[in-house]
This record gives sequence, C-alpha cells and structure tokens, in this order.
Amino acid sequence: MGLTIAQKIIKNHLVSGQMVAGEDIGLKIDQTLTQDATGTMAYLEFEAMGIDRVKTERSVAYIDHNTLQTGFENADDHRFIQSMAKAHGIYYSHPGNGICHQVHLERFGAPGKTLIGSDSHTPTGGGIGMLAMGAGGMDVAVSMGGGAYHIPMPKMLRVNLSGKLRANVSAKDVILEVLRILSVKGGVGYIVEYAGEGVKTLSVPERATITNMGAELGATTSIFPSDEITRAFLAAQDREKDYTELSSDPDAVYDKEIDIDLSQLSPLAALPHMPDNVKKVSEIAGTVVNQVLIGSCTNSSLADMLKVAQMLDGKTVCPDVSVGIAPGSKQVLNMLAECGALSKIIAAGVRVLECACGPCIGMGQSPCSAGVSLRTFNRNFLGRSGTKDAGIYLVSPETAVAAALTGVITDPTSLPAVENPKLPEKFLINDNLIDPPAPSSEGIEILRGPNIKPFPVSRPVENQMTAAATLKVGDNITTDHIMPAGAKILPYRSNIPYLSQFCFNVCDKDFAQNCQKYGENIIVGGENYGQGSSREHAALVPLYLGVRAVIAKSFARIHVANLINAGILPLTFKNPEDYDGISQFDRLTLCGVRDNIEGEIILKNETTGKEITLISGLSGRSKEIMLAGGLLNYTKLKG
Ligand code: MIC
Ligand code: SF4
Repeated sequence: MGLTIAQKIIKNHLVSGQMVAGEDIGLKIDQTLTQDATGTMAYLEFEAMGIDRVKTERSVAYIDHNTLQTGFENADDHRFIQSMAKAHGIYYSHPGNGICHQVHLERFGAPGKTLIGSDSHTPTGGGIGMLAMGAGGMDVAVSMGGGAYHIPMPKMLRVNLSGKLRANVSAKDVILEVLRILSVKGGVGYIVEYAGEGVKTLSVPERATITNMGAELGATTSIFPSDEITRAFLAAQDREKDYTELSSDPDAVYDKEIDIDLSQLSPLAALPHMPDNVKKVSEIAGTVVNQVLIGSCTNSSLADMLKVAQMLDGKTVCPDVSVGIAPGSKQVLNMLAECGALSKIIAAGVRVLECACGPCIGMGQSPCSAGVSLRTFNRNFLGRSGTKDAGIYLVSPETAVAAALTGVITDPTSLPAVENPKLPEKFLINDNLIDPPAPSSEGIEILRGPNIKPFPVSRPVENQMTAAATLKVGDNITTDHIMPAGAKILPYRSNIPYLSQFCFNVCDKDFAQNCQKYGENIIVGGENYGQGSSREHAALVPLYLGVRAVIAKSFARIHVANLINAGILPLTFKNPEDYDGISQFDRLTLCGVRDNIEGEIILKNETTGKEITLISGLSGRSKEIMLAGGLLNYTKLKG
C-alpha cells in the first residue's frame, strides 16, 4: 500500500510504536524551535533535565512574543534565553528578527525533516513539506535532549485543490474555507495534506498561510508536497541544498477527503469569536470598522506585504480606522524598505509596528470599546485582543486593506485586481540577528532575573481522590480562556504564582479564589477542551492551583499532552450526557484511579449520590507518566 507524504516522513523518523491510527508513536525530532513566551519555561525544564547540549540537528530560540518590555521582566527573560541558547547549542534569534514561524521558514526549515516547536503554529513549516508540529515546552525540552516526541499516530485527511484563485481572493480564504467545512475540532486526530492540480498555483508563502492556520482545525499538522515551487523558494533563500522532492504515492490511502475548487472561492471572514465562524465577506459588507491590523505568522510574508503596498499606493487610509502593519521578519521589512513598498505603506497613513507577534497576542493595539477590528491573524478568541467586548474578524490582507481604505467591511473583489507579486530571485540574506551557539557551555553564566520563579511539580496520582468541581465550562474552551495572555499578563510567563490569579478570568473571575478555598480540585469541560495555543501554562497554572483532574467531553491534542506532562489526569465522559450530572462545587470522588488507569474509572458525585463512568484510557508511555506524577518525575525515575 502506498504512503501519504506525512506517513513517509513518519516512517523515516519512527523510533517506537506502529503506524496504526491512534497508537502511540515516538518520532525522532530533527529540529526544534521555541519562542520567548513558552521558551523560558521550556529552558528551565531543559535545565532541570541536566542535559548539557542539544542533540537535535538544529534548535532555535526566537524572541518574538514578549517584546513590549514595559518592565524588566521580559528583558530579563530574553537574557536568560540568550545565555541558555549560547551555552547549550541553540541558535538565538534576537527580538526584531521576526516571528519564529516566518523566520524558521525562511532560514531553517527543510522538506522531509521533523520539527517541533513550543508554539501551536509550528505547522507553518508544512508549507515547505516539513512535518512540523506544535508541542508543549516540556516535550520540546525532551526532544532537545534527544528524546522522541510522542503522539497518537494521526489519521490522514486529503484536501484536493483544483482550479486557481481569482484576483483578490487569497490563501487566507482557502484556509477559512477549510475551517468552514471542518470546524475548529474537525482536524483533531488528523494530518491534513494538500493535493491536486491547485497546489501548483500556490507559492510557498501561500502554502505556509494555509498550514499555519491549520492549527485552528485542531489537526496534528498540515503539509504540502515539496516540489519545484519549494525548490525555487529555498534557492532564493540560498538554501537549495535543503531541498528534497516529496509527494504522496498514487495509491496512498486517506481516511477522509474534501474538495475545494479554488476558482469558486470568494473572500471570507471568521466572525467573532471563533476561527470557524466563517461567512462570505460580501454577506457582512458595510459593517463599520474601527481598526485594521496586518501581520502575524499567518500573513506577514513579503508577498503579503507587497500586495498591501500595491493596494495602498497613492491612497490614504480612512481617518476613522486605525491601521497597523507588522512585517513578519527583518528580511521582509528590509526588502520592503529597499524596494520602496514601505514608503507607500507609510505614506498611506499606516502605523508600522515591530516585526513580532504584537497585537496578535494582545501585546498592544487593543481595539476601542465594542470596536470592530479586522485582522489578518489566525485567532479571534474572546478577550484575546485585550478588549473583551471588541469583535475580531479574521480576514485576508486584501480584505483588510479594502476595509482600511473604505472604513467599512468591503469585498476586495469589488476593487481593482491586485497582482500576485513574483518570488524574488534572491531574498535579502542577512542573519546578523541570529547568534550561533558557543562551542561549549564552559564559562558561560546563565543569567536569571528575579521574575523567574520555580515551576510546580505534581505528585503521583492516588488510587482514590475526593475533590470539588471548582469550575464547569462549555465547549471549545481555549487556552486563552484558561491562561490568558496580553500585555499585562504575558511578562509573567516565568512566574506561575503571579499568573495564577488570572487563570480562567474570562470565564469565572473567582476561579483562583475558589481553588484556594477548596484546595485540591477538579475542572469539568465540554468538547475540544484546551484548543488553541501550545502554552503549557494552561496546565502548569491549574496544577499550581491544586487541579488534579480535568473531566471533559473531549480534549485538544496539545493540551491533553500538556496535562499529562504536568501530572493532571485527563478524563472523558463515557456518555457525554453525564456532563449534565455534575454542577459547580459538587464534591466528586474518583475511585480506583491507579487500578483502572488504562480503562474506565467510576466517579461518585457525593453531592447528588449519582455514579458516572469516565474513560481514562491511558496506556504505554502516557500511563507511566501519569502514574509517576508528570513528565519530569517520569524522566527522573527513568534515570
Ligand atoms: C498563540 O498564538 O496563542 C501563541 C501565543 O503563539 C501560543 C503560544 C503561547 O501561548 O505562548 C501558541 O500558539 O502556542
Ligand atoms: Fe505569534 Fe500570533 Fe503567530 Fe501566536 S499566532 S505565534 S502570537 S503571530
């Protein structure tokens, strides 16, 4: 039987398990990346593992999230990461060099390789045929130390692309269409592969936009074939040597397929507050807009920025709209400056922001009260922008600029056609903001600031535990609900005790206080609990607050791995209706947890007297980690 692209890469990197959907597989990891908001914790964990030098082919530490530096905290964390990188064999990308995914695609990614990153948008690398996956910091730390990365073997989903995009319809509209079809949980358990004649019409940056936002499907990752277009991109980055051709076998078997005719697509938008709440732009045309932001790891390539400059050329943005732009990397910004496109953007009245995540993670540029903000980003979760009553719409750069010019949501296909910029023969290559590591750790001092506090470590799960349900939440709870980010909180990513007061604030302001009152406790959730970011803080902070188990209808992939790594027991309802059998503050007893960890566990609701059957279903390595009390304890036990 033939293999899909992803199956071929998995086969080449398989160190344990069998390639049977759902079974635990261990993969050798060639490359890792971290960013600063998750990186400080990942390097503290790496340090706790006592490994001197990374064992990967390439590991890179990026600084792109916490670049506001309103106090000493972020600057201290950057310095810590820089010293750790230098000492332990890791490349260090300075703040200002760009967003991790954009820079990694430009300078390091390679087809056929495996990459894990402590950021959920790591699948951006799938745009050049890499098996690139988001992971929790602790998993990245393990892989830096040479350990395998464990995932359940994914099923395969093929998206057949035919036709060619019309003018002013773009790659963002493709992924929004996929989200419309599949929903934010439609990709859970799958790798999404793009195939068909339409693939040849898409450039590498367009492919990367699609695989990047595939994270919003809940998919393990997304991937494109590696072909002549990939070769040309790598050659223009002076990295043709990294090219290998990759395609699926003609008789490869997919578990699910969907078809998209690119020529039939219209500009789309994801409406507040979910990336799959997709409508045609024409259906919401005329809505007054207060803010437009262009950038993020989804849409900040040179090609995107050149299209924006073309549309703005000689015009002025609407005076009632605040328009900002954040190019994805120093390479992009530099090239925009050299070709004069930046001047066109500035002249039109656009606010030029740093090459970083910035407003995408709520680091500045919060919209006005009840404001409407059109963003080329990938997430519009409630409160993420920093303004809880704002409405965030996710759109393409073309749709964003159309609104910036007119002041209202406007279908960009009603405007003059924008030419698709040609790939430059050579990108401007200047890696002076990437420091290679020192040859050895000798004599390198690790510089730690006072904001770095010890992280909580769990203890082995007991056979029976009784605890209160301090919180009951609904479906599609994101890690932004669990552990919000934003300018006020993000500086404390290395200070779990401080962060804990903000846990679940969007859902229940009293959550942290209730945890203190009740001591050890349990959270109850709906479908797709923990979707979104890879931040392990969404597990470590609840652990600090005494959470011992989360019972949900279903979990998102990275979050459930983070819970297990933190030593918090994830359980699902055998009958989803039993969700209704638990209310906030009920006292719950979990019986025979250790005995039945591979199967079903009985929950006694002491408040109502009812019994509910839960599924634990942990096996192999996950079971051992849970029994040991989390990944760090497990790693220590294993020696
Ligand atoms: C995000 O887009 O939510 C983030 C911020 O990049 C996160 C990582 C984090 O929380 O630090 C992600 O996507 O994993
Ligand atoms: Fe940064 Fe936003 Fe991309 Fe996350 S989604 S890595 S915050 S740009």
